[in-house]
Amino acid sequence: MKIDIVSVFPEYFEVMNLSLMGKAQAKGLLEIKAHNLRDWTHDVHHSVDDTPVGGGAGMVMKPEVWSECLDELLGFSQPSGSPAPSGAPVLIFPNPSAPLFTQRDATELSHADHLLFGCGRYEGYDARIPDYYRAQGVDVREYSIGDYVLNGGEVAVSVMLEAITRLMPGFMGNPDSIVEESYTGEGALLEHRQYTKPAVWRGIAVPDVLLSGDHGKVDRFRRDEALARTAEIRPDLIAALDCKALDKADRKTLMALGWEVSATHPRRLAD
Ligand code: 6GU
Repeated sequence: MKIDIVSVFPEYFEVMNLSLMGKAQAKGLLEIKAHNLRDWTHDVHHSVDDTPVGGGAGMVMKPEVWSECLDELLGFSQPSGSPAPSGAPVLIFPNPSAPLFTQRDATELSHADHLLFGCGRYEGYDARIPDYYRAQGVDVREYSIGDYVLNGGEVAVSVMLEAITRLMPGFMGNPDSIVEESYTGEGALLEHRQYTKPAVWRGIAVPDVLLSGDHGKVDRFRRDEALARTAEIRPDLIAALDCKALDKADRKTLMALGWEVSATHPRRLAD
């Protein structure tokens, strides 16, 4: 997978040379290139932002600099306006006011050949930039990574990239570790808790059933724990489950936790 990132702080992405991401690049599985947006400016100050039209605090990133940069990286001929060449990258803008980036998005994007990330700074980027490239036929996405505000898109891009690239075939040493994770698949639940040896540490024992060697019992214990933790921490994920996909033991567990499971989706009974 080829990944281009545009930022006014391209050095930020040097961390991509570390850890599993670095190994994936060394293996040729990933090719990450960070570009400096200021390389596409023409003025002596290399300015990339301007005051917001309509007034307000902060600065907004100018469309002209971005378009020169993106036309080039998208392979658009100059002057732009040509349709997206086939095989054009998916263009992704981090934006705190956009829909949430989820595991589903990460999975979908892990199959792409080429991603192009545009990191905004200041109060954001001119809204016409994503509109324009969408109109040119480019697959443009805008995502937020959570309900909090960051200074710029760089951190958000590194979060999205890690979530996406670890799902690429050949990236992980043990692909099974992906299958059982939280947020994967339709019936997404938070993962059960994990323990390693020793069986008793500082007077705290691991749950007996995990030492029983009975795989059926272990699976059930973990599933019940996942259901209970999810009901407590993320009841929205329980409410999104399909009741038809729940087995008898799942229903019993959820009912004991105060959920009604006879409709399409579970519903929490009033306390
Ligand atoms: Cl994608 N960008 C910024 N600046 N802040 C954020 C975010 C993105 N997602 C959550 N907060």
